[in-house]
Amino acid sequence: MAVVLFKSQTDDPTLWNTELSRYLVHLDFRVWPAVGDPQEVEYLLIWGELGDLLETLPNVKAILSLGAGVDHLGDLNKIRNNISVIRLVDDDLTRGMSEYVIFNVLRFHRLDQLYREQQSQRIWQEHPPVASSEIRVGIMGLGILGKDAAKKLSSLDYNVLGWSREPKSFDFCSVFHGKEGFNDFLEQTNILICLLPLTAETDGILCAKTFSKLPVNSYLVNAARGQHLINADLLDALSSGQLLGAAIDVFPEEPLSTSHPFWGNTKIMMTPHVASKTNYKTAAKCIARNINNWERGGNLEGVVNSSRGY
Ligand code: NDP
Ligand code: OXD
Repeated sequence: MAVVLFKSQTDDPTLWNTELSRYLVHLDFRVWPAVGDPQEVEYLLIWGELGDLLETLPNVKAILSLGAGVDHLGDLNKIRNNISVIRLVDDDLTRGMSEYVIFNVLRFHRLDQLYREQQSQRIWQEHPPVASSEIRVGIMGLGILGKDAAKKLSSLDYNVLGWSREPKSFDFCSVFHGKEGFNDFLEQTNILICLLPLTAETDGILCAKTFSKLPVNSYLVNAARGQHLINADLLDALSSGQLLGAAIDVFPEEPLSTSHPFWGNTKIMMTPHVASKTNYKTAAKCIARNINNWERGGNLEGVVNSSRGY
């Protein structure tokens, strides 16, 4: 029997229960705040702040995030050491993110913003084509999502660079790592993609200093978290021409207030945190497989290192 407590303001518990029941044969699915006997709860499926929830649940073994990020949980260091924190790893989520990234790289590479502007003014004017191999796409974060996007962009002949915390080597992109590799990475990047987790080290990383290292007329895609970006620095970089355009999917406060200056800026392509949405059908299958594996003594996928924050 797996006793699962579900807590989310945005996900439908009925749909999740139905889907999880297909794969977890002995499932006792409870929806917060109807916890039942708190001693019995073993798994917490959650999107949102943990707050003091764990204090009332002494036997939780694992916290499973309903998304790839775990920053929504709050301070991971406050979680008891015997509880595993698991982020969502789901091929469907990964595919969705790569689509969003490729869509925006193509949009910038093929000068969509400029041609739309020309269309609005009825201007017939060609600009010289640039081969994808001449465009350097720099991906910050080469984890599950960044690696897939890098591989797919490379298959479209883009010149792909990646930046991670630890050194690594791939045949589909050149890799830079750590603080020491950051400037070299930025200096060679025309389209900067942020797919980092939000941690103390990455908070505010998309700032004036970072933009100043990019070649003039670069582009930015932020599909990670709104707190990575200093909004005022983006607006300055766009008005100075350091950046020509930006695709922004995530914001420090969601939904974004209607008075926010991003709405009216034609150089910013906004979407409401939909770069890749958790699909309860595929995600429930991944989460159930993880729980089943673990119950049989196997390894969990997507274990978070709480001290690193991702
Ligand atoms: P992973 O944990 O698999 O990968 C994180 C990557 O970031 C790793 O390559 C890691 O380096 C790198 N990294 C972390 N900290 C640093 C640092 N200080 N300096 C350099 N590199 C660093 O995460 P995912 O790929 O699964 O997801 C990334 C993020 O995407 C999520 O945390 C979430 O915030 C966001 N997201 C957004 C969605 C949306 O719809 N907008 C949907 C899903 C996710 P290393 O490999 O060396 O450890
Ligand atoms: C996630 C997200 O982290 O949707 O999965 O942002």
